[in-house]
Amino acid sequence: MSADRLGSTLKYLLEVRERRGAGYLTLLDPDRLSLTQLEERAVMCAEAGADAILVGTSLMLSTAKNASVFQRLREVVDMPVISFPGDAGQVVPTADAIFFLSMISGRNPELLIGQQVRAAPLLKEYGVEVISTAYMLIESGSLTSTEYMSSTRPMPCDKHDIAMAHALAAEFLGMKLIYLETGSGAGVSVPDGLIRAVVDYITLPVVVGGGIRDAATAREKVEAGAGFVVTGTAVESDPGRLRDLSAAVHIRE
Ligand code: 1GP
Repeated sequence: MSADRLGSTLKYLLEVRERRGAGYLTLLDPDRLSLTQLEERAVMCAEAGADAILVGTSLMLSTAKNASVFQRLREVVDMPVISFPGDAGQVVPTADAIFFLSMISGRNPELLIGQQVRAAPLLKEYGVEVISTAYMLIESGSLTSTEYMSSTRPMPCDKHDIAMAHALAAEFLGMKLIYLETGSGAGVSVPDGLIRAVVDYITLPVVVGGGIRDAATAREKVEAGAGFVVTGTAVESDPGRLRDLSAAVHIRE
């Protein structure tokens, strides 16, 4: 998608949230599908009404493939293809933008600032739009890849004050988005009460992902105040649900 039509990706996302009530982002994992399957899924997401595609993974089994994924997806869909990296090794010049994540729910310095230091000069050289994002992993009751790979503990899902204070600190640090999630493939999604508490306490847009598989749950997250809803596993395992998910997230057309 051309930069002039889009303006910046963040502006586009905020405009989508305003116009449609919330934005629907679909996550594709380059480790799990072939290039052709990724293209097919991206087209299905676009046809179902998704607003942007995220590409990222916990492991990254092929760096060569990762760079071509962004190129190829940008050729087949007319919406932003955004990097959602597990670490600095996933930074590519071919993304429309990157969610520049700092995992503020944990206390692993590598994921708070270490990987960012490695990634920043590359992003400057590549000219990729950087969207500073505070990433908060919330407990789901089971061990997710995100928890294991990050060597961090998730935040308790019933301690709203702790989540609120983290999100406010991220806002004061100048971040642009809060990403609340239980981890890809989690058995449960971020509780609505926690989403509402965070949304009411800060002014930043809140992205919610992890464990969202059906339209009713997606709508609940929007009603709780999510500005953006992310689904990943559903795109892989049940792409027939994409239209319903998209319709549920978009409370206005
Ligand atoms: C991961 O929130 C996303 O960051 C997607 O999670 O795969 O559980 O939909 P799911």
